[in-house]
Order: sequence, then C-alpha cells, then structure tokens
Amino acid sequence: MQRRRFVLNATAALATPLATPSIVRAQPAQAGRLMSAKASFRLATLARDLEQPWSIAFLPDGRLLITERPGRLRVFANGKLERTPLGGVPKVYASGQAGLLDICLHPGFATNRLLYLSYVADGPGGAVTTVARAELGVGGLRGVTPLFEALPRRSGSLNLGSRIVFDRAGLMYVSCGDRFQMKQAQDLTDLAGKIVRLKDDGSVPPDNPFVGKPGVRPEIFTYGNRNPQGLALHPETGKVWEVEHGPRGGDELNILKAGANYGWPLVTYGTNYDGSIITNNRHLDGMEDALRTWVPSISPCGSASIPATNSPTGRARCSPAHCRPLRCFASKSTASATGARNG
Ligand SMILES: [Ca+2]
Repeated sequence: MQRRRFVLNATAALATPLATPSIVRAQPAQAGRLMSAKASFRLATLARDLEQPWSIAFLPDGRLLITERPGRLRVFANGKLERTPLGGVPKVYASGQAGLLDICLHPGFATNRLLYLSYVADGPGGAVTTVARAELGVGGLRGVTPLFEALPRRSGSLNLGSRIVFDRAGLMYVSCGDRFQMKQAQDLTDLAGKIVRLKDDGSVPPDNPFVGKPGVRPEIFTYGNRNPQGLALHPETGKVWEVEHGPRGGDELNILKAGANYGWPLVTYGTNYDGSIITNNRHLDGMEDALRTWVPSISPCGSASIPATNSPTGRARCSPAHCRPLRCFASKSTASATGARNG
C-alpha cells in the first residue's frame, strides 16, 4: 500500500461563533488564520510524517495520543512526535476505511488511566467495529479488554463509524456505520447504522430506549444513521451532537435523542454514487429531520465543541485523515471543527 503522510495541525478559535452553522475551508498543511463566516481560527503545524491519523486524545499532562489507521498509537510530547509507537495496541484489520480508528479517554482518566480504542477486527464471519478498554502504562497499553462489537460481522471495509464520546452521566456513545448495507440502518436487530449507548464497562444501561423490547438490540440509542464519524458533547446542554456521511450528497448534523430514527435510507438529501435516486423523501413523520444537511457532501469526520467566546483558549480537535480540507460549523453557543475523510 502506498504510504501516505499527513500533518497534524492544531486550531484555536479566535472569534465568537454566531447563530447558524458555517463551514471553514482551508488546506490543513497551511499555517495561519482560517476564516469562516462565523468564526476565525489559528492553524499551526505540530507534527509531520503521520500515516493516516484518525483521532487524537489530549492527556491531562499535555501529551497527545494519536491513532494511525494502519494500527499504531503515537505519542506527541514536548513539542515533537515520539519515534516509537506505544505497545499493547490490539491487532487491527487495516484495509480501506478499516483499521485503528478512535481513541477516547475515560472521564476519570486522571486517576484511573483508562482509555478506549475503536478499531476493526477481522475473524470468522468477517470484520467488525470493536471498542476495547485499556490502561495507559509506561510505554504502552495494559489489560486491553474488548467491550463491544457492532455485530453482526460482515465482509468489506466501508462505513464503519467508530467515534466514541462520553456524556456527563459517564455513559459512552459509539457510532456504528451502516457497512454499506443501507437497509440495515432501519433493522433494530442489527447494529449497522446505529448509535449505541453503553456503560463504561460495556454493559447496557437499564434506561436505554429499547431495553426489554423483544427482538431489538438493547445497546441501540438511535437508528437510521448512515456513517456517523463525528460525536461531540455540547458544553452547555450536555446533549450529543452527531455528524454523519451521507451518500453522494446529504451529509448531516443531528442532535441525538433517545430512541429516535434519523431516517437513512428512507429519508436523505443524497443520491447513490452513480447518481440514481435512493428516495425522494426529504421528511417523513416519525423521523428526525437533520439540523443541517450538506449537498454536495463535505465528508465530515471528527467533531468537537469549542467555547463560544473570544477566549483564545478555545481548542478544537481535528482528524485530518485523507488530507481533505478542515471544516467547521458553529451554532449559537458552540462551534465544532471537523477534519474530513472519505465516506
Ligand atoms: Ca437523516
């Protein structure tokens, strides 16, 4: 496989976002100031020579942990990228969009040193998006324990979702892509095309919306999501905001509600990649309309909330995979920056 190299950039919000979502378009490798209609950002290069970086975790001691999709966990410390990856990373199926994907710290990381990885594991029956918990020790991970699989396993390496975020109650949300099997996003026996909600040990919270319903996976929090790769907690409301890849057109921004159906593929602003129509429905009763849709696609990946103030301490996380432009959307009280990738 041709080796691709990427540059890790840091952005900081410099101005107050305004009322409606907006988009920043800039080349990730360029230093300087990025302007959107609603906010401006300062962009600085921190590291080079990363191979398909997918996610970044900010440690309390100032270090960054960076996943590289082929299966490495890199450390950025003291102003530079350390040469040796961390040990203990589980074996991943690295192909297409699959590999080592998200990293997320436990809310109590400062004392328990626990973190979560999402990755694609291969085995009998095919590949599956997996979430494992591990303890960060000196030089590597210890006690790596898989807690969740977005079953069933399937062949293929497309639309794997994989973002992880914790809410204020300490519950974990994991986004699961539709694996390019669009109808499965409406099938509640299948975790494809869903957002699931779990306790920090991988068990199902008793107040999940479908607990106790026969034939329905109790992990499901929302469904009808195509390929959600961005989850971020709103800093004031505590709600989880989600961005997902549409097909050809129809990328979406949603606010997650327990048990809600986000429509895919019965409602979409997108078309098939060959231009054929998936549906003409832009709304159906009983399904959630997206807060924002993008046609043509912007391919939103990671997302993060930043303070809606002039504070230069506002910091956005980006996942600059596939070297697509950095983009940002902003709401009345928060802004989110996204790095884009294919999907
Ligand atoms: Ca939708």
